[in-house]
Amino acid sequence: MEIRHADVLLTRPGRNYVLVRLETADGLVGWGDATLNGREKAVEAALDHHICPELEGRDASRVEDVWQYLFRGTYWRGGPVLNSALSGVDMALWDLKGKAAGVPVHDLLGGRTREYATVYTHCGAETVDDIVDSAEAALDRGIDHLRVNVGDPSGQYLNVDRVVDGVSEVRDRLGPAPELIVDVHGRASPREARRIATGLEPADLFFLEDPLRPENKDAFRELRQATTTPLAMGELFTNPWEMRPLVEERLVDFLRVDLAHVGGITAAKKLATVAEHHYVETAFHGPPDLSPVGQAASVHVDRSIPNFGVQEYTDYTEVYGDAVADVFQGGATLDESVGGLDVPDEPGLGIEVDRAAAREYDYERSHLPTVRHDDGSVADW
Ligand code: KDG
Ligand code: MG
Repeated sequence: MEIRHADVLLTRPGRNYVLVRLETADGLVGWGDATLNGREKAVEAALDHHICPELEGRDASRVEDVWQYLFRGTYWRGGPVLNSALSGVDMALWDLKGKAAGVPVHDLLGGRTREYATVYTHCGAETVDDIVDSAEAALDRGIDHLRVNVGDPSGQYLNVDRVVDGVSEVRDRLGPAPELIVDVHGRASPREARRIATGLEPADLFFLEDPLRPENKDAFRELRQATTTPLAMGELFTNPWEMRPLVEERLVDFLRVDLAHVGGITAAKKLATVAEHHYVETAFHGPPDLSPVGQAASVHVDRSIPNFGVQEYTDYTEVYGDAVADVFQGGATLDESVGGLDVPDEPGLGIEVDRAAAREYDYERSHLPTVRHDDGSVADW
């Protein structure tokens, strides 16, 4: 299965996506997601100049070997740009492997462990009334895991009392049944994170996400000891080894890596296995800046592991209208009767990209909002 062409495609059907396309000498095409929100051109350049030319002529069936070559064999490893590029290549290789074998990727990963991947959706808003309205709409669609950020996403900077009071009120109004999630986005200091986590113990969260920034994972030890609120982290990991202390010491309950940044299907499957040994569950990142190819790849892994927790869900049609469906055909679909995602039983990832349609949606420069504290100093987005 020789790789004849390797290219990168940048398209914006509502939002910028970086896609890797591998074509084999016998005409099979594999797709992968290498999107890095706000830094898409950097990944495109890494693929275009450095990685794609080195893939041509390689054996596409040697997924692990290509992964090791791109991670270790090129000396510079990890980081958001190189690891997103590697992630896209890895997904495209698994897509090809499935297509060559005539089986869906989850079959190659060990086969189905569940019938669907339970999802959570975003119900964040500025006011509790709006959060409750959005939560009720989600519950009507069969989704009972709800992210209920108060002031989400770019409203007032973190205000501990507002988060604790607002989420507690949401819990009172929704009752005990729905699972509630809060994403702090690494905005809290250890002192603030402690107040949020302990203040929300009565609200019985499913998890508190990214309570602290990722640079110093040791800080999680202190938070872990201070609270019974379950903790989650991982969307910023761009080197699979970053999760070690969190998982090995069980400092988190959920590993939230993003398949387009952490090293694709190969890395996610291995990390899930290590997490399994420490009773840590998965909650893979699935925001709108992960393309439908990345979403499908995530669901293939979700479907093949024993320690799946929940899958973050983006409904692309709801967010971007028909544009995304113009470019991507197939992929994961929500079964509203169970609030879970499934992927088609097609060979490979079960999603195709219409290149002609993709080229109609031109890249536009964009990046995450800049957030500053009241005194003007830089804050975490
Ligand atoms: O690119 C950044 C987004 O992916 C991030 O803001 C989304 O935190 C996020 C989440 O949990 O979906
Ligand atoms: Mg998050």
